[in-house]
Amino acid sequence: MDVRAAVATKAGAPLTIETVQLEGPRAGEVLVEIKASGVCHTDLFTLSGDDPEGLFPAILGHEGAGVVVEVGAGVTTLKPGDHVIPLYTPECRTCSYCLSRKTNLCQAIRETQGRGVMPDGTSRFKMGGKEVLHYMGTSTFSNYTVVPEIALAKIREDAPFEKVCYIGCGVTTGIGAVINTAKVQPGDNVIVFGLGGIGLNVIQGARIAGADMIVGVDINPAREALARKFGLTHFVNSKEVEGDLVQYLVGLTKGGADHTFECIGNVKLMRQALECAHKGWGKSTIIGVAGAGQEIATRPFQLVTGRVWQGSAFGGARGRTDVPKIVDWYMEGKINIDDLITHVMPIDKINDAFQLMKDGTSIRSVVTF
Ligand code: NAD
Ligand code: AHE
Ligand code: ZN
Repeated sequence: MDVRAAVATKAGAPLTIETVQLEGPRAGEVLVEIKASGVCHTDLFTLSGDDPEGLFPAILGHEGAGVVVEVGAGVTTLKPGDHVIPLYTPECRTCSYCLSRKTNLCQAIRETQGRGVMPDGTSRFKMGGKEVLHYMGTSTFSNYTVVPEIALAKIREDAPFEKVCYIGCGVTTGIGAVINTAKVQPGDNVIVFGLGGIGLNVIQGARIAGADMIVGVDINPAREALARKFGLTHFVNSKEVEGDLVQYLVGLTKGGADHTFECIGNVKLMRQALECAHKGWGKSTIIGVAGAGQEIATRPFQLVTGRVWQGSAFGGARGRTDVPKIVDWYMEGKINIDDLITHVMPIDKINDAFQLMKDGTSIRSVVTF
C-alpha cells in the first residue's frame, strides 16, 4: 500500500514528506495505522548523524500511538481495531533477558532493529523501488507502519492518541527511571540535569515517589515555571552559578543528593551529575544519549567512596506489561501529560517540531496524520 511518511534521506538534512510503499505484515508482524507521534530528542540525535546506529534513508519516530489494521500469520495477542503503542524496547517474555527478570532490555529482535530491518532481515518500506529502513523497530513518522507483535503494547480505547503517544518514550523513560531504575524513596533529595521532555517526567516521577528536595539544573530559564508545576522545589540556572557547579549543588543539598539524573546527553554533565551525588550512597542515573565517540570519565575515587553510576533505558519498563498501566495512570489523572505537549502539528510540519526542540521553545511536539 502507499503510505505518507517523513523520510530521513541523509544525516543533517530536513525530513521530506514522501509517498512510500509499505508491504503488509509477515508472520509475527502487525500493520498499525499511526494516529500521532511525539518527536523525541533521540530522533534529532539520530538525524544529526551522531548516532553510531543511524542509518539512511530511514523513517524515524519511536513515540507513536495507533490502531491495528491487519495481523500477520501466527499473531495471537492482537486483532484489527486494537489500540496500541509501539515499543522500541519489546517484551517477548521468552528470551533469556526477559526471563532473567533483571532487565527490561529484551534482546529478541535487538540486532535486526539496530540494522533498520524487521526480524527476518528485510524492510517493509520501499521508495522508488529502493529499500527505506525502519528505525528503532517502530518508524512512527509514517501514517502506517509494520511492527513485530512483541513490540506492541495494547492500550485502552478511550485514551487520546495525541497525548498517550508520549508514553511510547518520554513519559515512561522519565517516570520509570525514578521508580524502576533508581527506586527513589520518600524523603530522598534529587537533582535532575536537563528539564526537557525527559527531565520534566523525572521531576514528576520524583514527586510521585515522595522526594523531598527536587532540584532542576538547566540553562534555559523558561523551564523553571513549568518544572515547578511538576514538583520542582529548587531551580539552578547553571549559567548563573559562579564557581564550581558540583560544589554549589553539594552545598544546596547539604552533602550531595541521594539521586541524580542526567537527561541531556552531555558527558561533562554526566560527570557532574555523578559527583554531586552523596558520598557513601548517592546514585547517579544516566538517561541522556551521547554521540558516537563520546566517553564518560571521573576519578575512580568518586566510586570508591560509595557513589553508584548507572543507566536507564526506556525507564526500565517492560512495555507490554507497564505501558497499559501508565496509560491508566494518565486517564485516572495520576500523571500530567497535557502540560508537556506544547505543540501539535500535522506531519507535513515535522521539521518545525525539530526546530522548536533545537530552539528550546517546545517540551514535546506531537505530529498527527
Ligand atoms: P530536550 O531537548 O527536550 O531536553 C534537553 C534539556 O536539556 C533542555 O531543557 C535543555 O535546555 C537542557 N540542556 C541542554 N544543554 C544543557 C546544559 N549544558 N546544561 C543544562 N541543561 C542543558 O530532550 P529530551 O527529549 O528531554 O531528551 C533528553 C536526553 O534523553 C536526550 O539525550 C535523549 O536522546 C535522551 N533519551 C534517552 C532515553 C533512554 O531511554 N535512555 C529515552 C529518551 C530520551
Ligand atoms: N543507538 C545509540 C544508542 C541510542 C540509545 O541509547 N537509545 C536508548 C533509547 S533512546 C529513546 O529516546 C535505548 O533504549 N537504548 C537501549 C538499546 O538497546 O538501544 C548508540 O549509541 O548506538
Ligand atoms: Zn525517545
